[in-house]
Amino acid sequence: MIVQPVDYFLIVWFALALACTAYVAWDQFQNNPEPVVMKWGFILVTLYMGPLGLLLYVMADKEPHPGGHEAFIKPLWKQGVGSTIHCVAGDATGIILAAVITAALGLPMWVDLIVEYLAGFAFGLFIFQSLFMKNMMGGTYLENVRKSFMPEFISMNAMMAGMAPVMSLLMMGRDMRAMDPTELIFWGVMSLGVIAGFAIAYPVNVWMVSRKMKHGLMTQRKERQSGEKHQGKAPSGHEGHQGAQHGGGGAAPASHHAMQPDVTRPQLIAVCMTTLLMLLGGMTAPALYVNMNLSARDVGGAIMPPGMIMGWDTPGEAMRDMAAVDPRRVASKAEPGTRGDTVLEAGQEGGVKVFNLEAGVVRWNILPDLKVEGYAFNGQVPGPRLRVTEGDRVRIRVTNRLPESTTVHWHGLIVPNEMDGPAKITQEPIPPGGHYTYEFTTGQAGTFFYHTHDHADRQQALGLYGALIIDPKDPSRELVADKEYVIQLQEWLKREGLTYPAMLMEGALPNYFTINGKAYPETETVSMRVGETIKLRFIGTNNNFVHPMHVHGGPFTVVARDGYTLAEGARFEADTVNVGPGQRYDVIWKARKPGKWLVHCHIPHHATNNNVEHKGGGGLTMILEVS
Ligand SMILES: [Cu+2]
Repeated sequence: MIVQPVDYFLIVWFALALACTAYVAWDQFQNNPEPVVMKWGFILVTLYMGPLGLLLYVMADKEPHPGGHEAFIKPLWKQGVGSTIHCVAGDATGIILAAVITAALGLPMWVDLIVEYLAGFAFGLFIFQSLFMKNMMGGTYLENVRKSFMPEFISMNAMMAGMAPVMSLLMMGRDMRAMDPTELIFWGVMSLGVIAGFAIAYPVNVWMVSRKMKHGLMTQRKERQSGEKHQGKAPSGHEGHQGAQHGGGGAAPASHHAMQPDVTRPQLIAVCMTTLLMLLGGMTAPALYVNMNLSARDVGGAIMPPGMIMGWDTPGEAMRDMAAVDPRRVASKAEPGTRGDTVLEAGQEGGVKVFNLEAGVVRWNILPDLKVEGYAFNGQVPGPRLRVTEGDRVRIRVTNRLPESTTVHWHGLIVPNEMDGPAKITQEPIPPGGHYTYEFTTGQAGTFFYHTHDHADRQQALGLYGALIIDPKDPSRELVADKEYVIQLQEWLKREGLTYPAMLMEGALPNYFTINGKAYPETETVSMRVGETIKLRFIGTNNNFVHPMHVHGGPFTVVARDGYTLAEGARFEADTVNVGPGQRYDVIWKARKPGKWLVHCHIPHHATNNNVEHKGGGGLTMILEVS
């Protein structure tokens, strides 16, 4: 439940709202002398508006001392509160019920709003106004519907004019868990919407009460047990149009108040027009900012990175692609010191080397104090290293434990087309919980890698890749060094406690960078002796940037590119190689002098952690320590 800081606030808010509602309900039925419909009005509104509902109740309606209700509720502003409470209780209940149903049905937001308006209006008019008020107003149900129609229409328009934009903009805002009724934030948005609706509907309700178009607050006392005649009609709030009513237990009222509205036709038309315009504005203006064609099913649960451009034409699929990894999906948590790229031992099945890969959601430390939620093979970032020999027959069983479909591509390898991995092109993507077995014979040797080829934009950026090193059948063909180190690059976006797939676009730019799943100073330090050589295998497992990888302490020799050893005359000396996404460079560096020699990306921002340098660097930085 707790994913964002707002969730703590919501828990406190709803705890308060329940406590306030319990108090109002108890007090209404124990102490407060008013019609049952108004008791329920205040109870429902306190449920929706929490402490604000309680505030309205004690300031405008709760009898301050025995016998004091009649005088207490007289002021027009209190009468307006009563009228608005009455409207909001009915309309908001209809709107909220409709919102839950439309979300469950997966209807687009703009349809939701229309259904919610109709449901709110119908609930308010046919049930809360006409049915519950009949006893007080007298007359038949149909007469009540007819009389209530205009006031209900005006009030509902104003209410929805406030509620609709709050719902649209917040539900389709950054945290689209708000689209989903199973999330607390959905109810938080509903509460805020009701508060906005109340605020907008209040002035027209004050006006309607003053013009005797609507009831405000009323006093209704139970018959005294003593038989003593109650003091006639209690003084009412506003002369003539509301007042005391006798006869508890739903008995026929002693007196009705057939209100005579004091309003001119032009006034009524002008107010109607105004609230109708407000309604249209409230319903349509959000469509300039958010995509009202989306439904809870399209984007429910997605939380977008801060700063991402989300316009009225941003598709739901784009939002799902860029959304944060839901921390509640994490299935395995790696110990902070765990390293990725561990060599996976092959099983043997009749001369075939067999590997099992399982894609899942992990919690992974890229620094001792910085966890990310990533997608990973076998619980590690990068995924395990597959090391085979040229000519080997390999079988890789892939299990998908992600909340979305996936595949695996063998980057740079010559394989049968149906083993190549592109989703929907050479194979059906592996569904959540599904399996796929890749099998091929390796015909090449060198530095390769594997990665997801289904929504790689998202999945590879979250960690679904690993090294695939193929040794030549004839070892003499290998250009050897005293040591070897594989360097796999990745960009990360972690903000406000959530991990998003880093992308080269607004709001999605990375702020952390890793070598083999760790940011410096957590990257490994390789110990060497003067005169020793090391083969660095750079792999562009990252999604977005060309990283100019630079080594201090003298040039290296570039000996292979993209898994192919360069002919002797084509090898060259350099101190920086531009490692683009998908590229591999094998370079051999010689330790010439003792000391700490850096390997780092030469885009300085990529050598920081969230723009901060720790121990002289960050991100794509590691040390070759020569003694
Ligand atoms: Cu870089």
